[in-house]
Amino acid sequence: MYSYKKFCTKIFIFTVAIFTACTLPTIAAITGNVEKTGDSGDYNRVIDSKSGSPISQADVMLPSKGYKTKTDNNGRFTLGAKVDAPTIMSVQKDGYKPFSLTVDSNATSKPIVIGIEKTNPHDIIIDKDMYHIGDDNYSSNSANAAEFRIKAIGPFYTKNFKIGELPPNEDIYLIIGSVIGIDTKMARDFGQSKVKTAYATAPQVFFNGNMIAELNLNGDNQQIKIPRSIIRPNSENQLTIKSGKNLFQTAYIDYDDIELMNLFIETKSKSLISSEEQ
Ligand SMILES: [Ca+2]
Ligand SMILES: [Ca+2]
Repeated sequence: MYSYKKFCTKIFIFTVAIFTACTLPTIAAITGNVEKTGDSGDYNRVIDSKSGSPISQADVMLPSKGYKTKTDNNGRFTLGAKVDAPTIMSVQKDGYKPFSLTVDSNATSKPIVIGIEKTNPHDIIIDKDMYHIGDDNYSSNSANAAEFRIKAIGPFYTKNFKIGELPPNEDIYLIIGSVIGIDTKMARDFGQSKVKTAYATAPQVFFNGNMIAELNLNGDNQQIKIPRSIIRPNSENQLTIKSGKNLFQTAYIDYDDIELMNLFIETKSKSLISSEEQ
C-alpha cells in the first residue's frame, strides 16, 4: 500500500511531531503545563495555565486504577493510589480542555502542579473517556501492560461527531491526550516496550476514511494535522483509530492492545507549526 520510503518518512514526521510537542513552549502552553517542585511541604495542585489561580472542584482521575478525586478550594489534591508502572492521569473541569498525563512512580514522588487551559470557541471535545483497543490478549512485557484494567472494545475505536464552521486562517489538529501500550518496533527501540521477540504494526488514525497518521510511540499530547480537504464543515465527521497487529504471530491475529484517552480537535493559527501536506 505504501512504499517503504514513504512509510519511513511518515514515521519520521510523526516522531518529530511528538518530540516537538514535548519541547516547544508555545505548544505546552496550549494544552497545559506540568511543572514539579521539590519542596516536600507542597501539595499537588491544579491551576489555570494563564492566570495561575487555583482551580477547585476539578476531577482528577487514574482511570486504570479506578481512582477519582476532586481538587479542594485551593486546587489541591492527593493521589490515593500507588503508581508504579506508567499510567494515565487525567484532569477534567467544565470549561477547560481535557488534560491527561502519563505518570509513573518517579513523577508522583514529588508534588505535581498541572496547568489546564480554558477551551476556545472552535475546540471540539470528541471523547473524554478512556478506551482499551485490542483483544485483551497481551504479554506482561508489552508497553504498560501492568496498567490495563478495562476490557477491550475490540480492534478499533470509531466515533461520529459534528463539526461546525471552520475558521478560515487556522490549521485543524486532532489531539490525542494520552496513549499507552503501543508495541511497535520504535516503541521497543525507545524502551517503551520490553517485548524482545515481537513487535506490532503502528496503530492507524483515520479521519472520514482517510489515514492521517500512524502512532509509533506512546506519549501525551500527540498532535495530528487534519487536512482541510477531508473535513466536512457543518456536518458529521468520523474519527477511527485502529490497533496495530503483532507481526510475529501468524497462527491468529493478535491485535496490539493499547489504551488511549482524551480525543479533541483544536485550531491553531497557521504560522505556529510548519507542516508537510500529504
Ligand atoms: Ca493483543
Ligand atoms: Ca500493547
